[in-house]
Amino acid sequence: MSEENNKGNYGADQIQALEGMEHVRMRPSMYIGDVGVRGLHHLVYEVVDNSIDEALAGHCDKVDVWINEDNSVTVKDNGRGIPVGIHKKEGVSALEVVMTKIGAGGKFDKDSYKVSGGLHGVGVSVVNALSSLLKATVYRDGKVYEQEYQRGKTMYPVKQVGETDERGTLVTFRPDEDIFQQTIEYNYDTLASRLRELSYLNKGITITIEDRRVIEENGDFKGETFHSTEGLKEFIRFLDGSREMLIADVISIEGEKNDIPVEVAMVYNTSYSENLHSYVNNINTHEGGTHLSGFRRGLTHTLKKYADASGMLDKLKFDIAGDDFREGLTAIISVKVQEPQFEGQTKTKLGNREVSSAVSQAVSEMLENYLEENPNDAKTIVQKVILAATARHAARKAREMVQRKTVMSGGGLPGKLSDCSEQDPEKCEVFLVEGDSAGGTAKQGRDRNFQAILPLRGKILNVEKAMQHKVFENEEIRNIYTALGVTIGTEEDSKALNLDKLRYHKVVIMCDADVDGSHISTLILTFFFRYMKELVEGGYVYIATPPLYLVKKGAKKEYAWNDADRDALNEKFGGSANIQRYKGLGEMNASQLWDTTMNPEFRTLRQVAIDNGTEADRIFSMLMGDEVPPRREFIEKNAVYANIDA
Ligand code: 0RA
Repeated sequence: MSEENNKGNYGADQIQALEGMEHVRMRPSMYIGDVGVRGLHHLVYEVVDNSIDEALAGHCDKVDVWINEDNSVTVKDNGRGIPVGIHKKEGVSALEVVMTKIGAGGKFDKDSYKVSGGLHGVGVSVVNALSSLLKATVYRDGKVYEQEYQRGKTMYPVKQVGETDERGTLVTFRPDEDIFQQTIEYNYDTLASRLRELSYLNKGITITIEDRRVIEENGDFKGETFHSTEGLKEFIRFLDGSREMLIADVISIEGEKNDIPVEVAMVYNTSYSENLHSYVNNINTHEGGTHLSGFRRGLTHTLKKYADASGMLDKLKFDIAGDDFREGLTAIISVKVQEPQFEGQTKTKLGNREVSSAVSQAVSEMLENYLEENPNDAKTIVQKVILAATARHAARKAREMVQRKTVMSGGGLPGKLSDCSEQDPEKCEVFLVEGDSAGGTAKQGRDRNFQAILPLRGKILNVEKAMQHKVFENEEIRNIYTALGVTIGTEEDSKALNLDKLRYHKVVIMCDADVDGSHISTLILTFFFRYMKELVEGGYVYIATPPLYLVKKGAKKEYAWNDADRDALNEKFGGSANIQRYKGLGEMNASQLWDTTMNPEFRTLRQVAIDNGTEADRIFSMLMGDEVPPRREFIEKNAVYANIDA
């Protein structure tokens, strides 16, 4: 066929498709959120979601993901295979339509029960548009078909390349470096966490990951297999692995109300925190929404009714609030909604009204049965609730003290805070520094116009193990609230944070680059994660990165942030340089600290983001909780400083 003929065949639909793909490349963030690390990983989720959909429709039970050596990613499933026949309306193969038409997805298959979908079901064509190369291979009807695309543009019509007795779809794509300018390097742990999560949310599917960039000692590629038979119940056990359960086993609820599939699993543990995770169509709804409020309502109503009837509340002198029913509760709520309405700042809040009553009813009915059938657990739960209510009354006094101090502001700033002169919060930064001596250096080294210093005394309270009122009574923590100018909400929603009067738009944790320092950073992060989540989600929290080494030779002098850089500098200086290892911030003088860690022109600040809220919860509870073995294992696996201090 001649070129002209090709062009002649180019119908209005194809031209529209092309424009769609170009729009994705022009405005990628509109489709995948951002073009940083998050967006990069999003591409994988988008492709995987298509396979999960095929599995939810009952046609597939295996999804394999591998990260290739060149950072391309392959996703393979054993589903029906994307159809390759000519699509009547579009005039090209259905495969090509799926791959090049924005918003086509699997919609032309009316029977498909499409409920999953990344952010949010934008379709694999978006991935195609943002890939320098994508290859789709379809195993279907005994044949193998193939088609390739460059930056979303079809390279050739679908062709048959062989025969097979397998079925399925295989997609390999390489993210386009022109789009993902920051990096195209995939993080194994990020992908593995999401795939593990998906396997719990969709029980019965086997999902594997293989990192072909890394060969293990036994000669195999690094990898894992995820498969869950009990779904959310197992997910809870995994999440709460380092917490101590209060009841015999995880309570699980599964059913359908008004055509909305509802799955809930929950357990009470000995901690004081509430950990609710909610999902809609496999998407983590960080901001909650109607499914979560339905769960809360169902839980409170049912437990209250049971507690009242039990007579256990008769001697209680104060009433029980909604919060009290959720202290030490870990729960996951997962619903599948045909046409979800997402609202909120990050579009992760479910708006559909009808879902609230569906979840509330499902939870009420099934929990009521559970309590009747398990009186011992029921009693334990009610006792826990009473304890929580009692502590809440103590907490209120402590909280009112924080509140009063914060509200009175003006002269009310903590004495230890060395404030900056600038008044515009957007320009202001505050450094939380461990210890008074490092605090002193930071105070001398800073630019006092816009940088404030708040020294913290040694190790701050481990909020993971403390009751709420202890947290609010803690002086260091009270100083953080007052210095930041944030206030905590009313009793009903006792931890909601008000950021309207936030005094600094950069809150920087600056600790030593050693084991102790990272422990302190983790304690502070735990506090932020549990009590000031909105601050983290708003992107206000940063971690400073002080250098590890000073490499000196004669008049030449440079800093190194890791061993490789240190060795490279040594080589650059001609070898046998003098190497000073900074054990702590205190070993640097004020100008060194400014040059390397505080000066906006040269420093590297790491912004703290919650990438996977459910996984973050698990890690914090493990790192800061009671059980030592899982913590040790994690630290051994992830320790960056270990060999330095050994
Ligand atoms: C629409 C129709 C059919 C299959 C699919 C979509 C499909 C899409 C993807 C994406 C990744 N893996 C997939 N597997 C299947 C087939 C309809 C039929 O055969 O009747």
